[in-house]
Amino acid sequence: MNTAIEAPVTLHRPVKSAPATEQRWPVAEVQALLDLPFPELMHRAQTVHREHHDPTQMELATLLSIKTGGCPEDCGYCPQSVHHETGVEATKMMTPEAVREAVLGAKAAGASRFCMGAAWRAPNDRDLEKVEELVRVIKDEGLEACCTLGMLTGDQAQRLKGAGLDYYNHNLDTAPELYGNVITTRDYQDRLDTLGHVREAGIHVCSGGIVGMGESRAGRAGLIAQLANLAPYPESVPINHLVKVPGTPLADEPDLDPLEFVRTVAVARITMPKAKVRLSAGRRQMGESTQVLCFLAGANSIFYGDKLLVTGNPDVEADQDLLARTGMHTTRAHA
Ligand code: SAM
Ligand code: DTB
Ligand code: SF4
Repeated sequence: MNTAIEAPVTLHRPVKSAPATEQRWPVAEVQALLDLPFPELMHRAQTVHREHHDPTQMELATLLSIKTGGCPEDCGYCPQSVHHETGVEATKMMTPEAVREAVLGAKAAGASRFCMGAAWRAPNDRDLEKVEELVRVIKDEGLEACCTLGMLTGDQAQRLKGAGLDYYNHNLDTAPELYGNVITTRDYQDRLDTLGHVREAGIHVCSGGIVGMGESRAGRAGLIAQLANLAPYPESVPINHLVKVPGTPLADEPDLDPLEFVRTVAVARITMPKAKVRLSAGRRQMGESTQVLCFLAGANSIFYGDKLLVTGNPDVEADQDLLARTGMHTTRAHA
């Protein structure tokens, strides 16, 4: 296992974590789960999954980049950062008409959740007003609405709640001690603060991370423990496999053993039993067998549609075929 981002880092601000006695999942216990023999781990994950979910049920969430590229942040994995030469061009925000068309397409294809992403460090108040209108478009069509717009203030979170937003996605991305190796333009505590504002506004929290950025098992344990110890833990947990985009600092990261990815999904399921665990970025690269192992490990949601934000996702037809061959059923939109 490579240790490219294992060097100790100094965070800009100390991360406020709960006292050890309050932590449901000490990092060592999470690591012990990751270290289990694979059949034991899968059995435990499947047992927990079946206690809380129908194992044949799969949520389909469609992503749309409503404002692409030109982002001032320096996230080492991200093709949309101005700090990396990736050829992604910055666009203006999409119009409500164009977003409605995409929502109708997603609904017709069978998605029940629609997530809008914007390449911002944080929205300004004018941006937010426009996003509120876009949230109403999604709700008009009867889909669950999710956004990922960067950092939010408490007031902004309240406004999104008022517009009908169901979920806000903001990922912790990695373990606190590795964070500074991947992103320097904001810190871990900023992320926790945004999640706090989302929670206080009464919006469901969607937060996960990226696997395959050169971290060790201890790094993955640190990420999962942070998520699982949020009180309460997120309702929705996207587990992304790094998509290596040429021009980003992580483009040449060595491949991760696919079983390490499956293990991470299984441990997310065990430690956050009621959450939707979403098999997120990287499905196209990992192939069907690894995806099916992730379903067996407790993943019960996927991003569905030919594109993620700027990189590719499996075609809708390929996903329909995979779901049919595995006998999985999907959650339908309400209207
Ligand atoms: N700008 C907002 C933010 O960072 O919160 C929202 C969009 S950002 C692209 C959302 C998430 O996408 C990131 O937190 C990261 O987890 C994921 N992501 C971005 N690039 C990725 C990549 N190359 N591979 C895997 N996940 C990626
Ligand atoms: C999440 O956890 N993954 C999605 C969504 N939330 C916004 C984004 C994945 C991005 C993959 C690279 C790209 O297409 O930009
Ligand atoms: Fe910007 Fe989000 Fe990409 Fe970071 S992950 S560079 S904040 S779009």
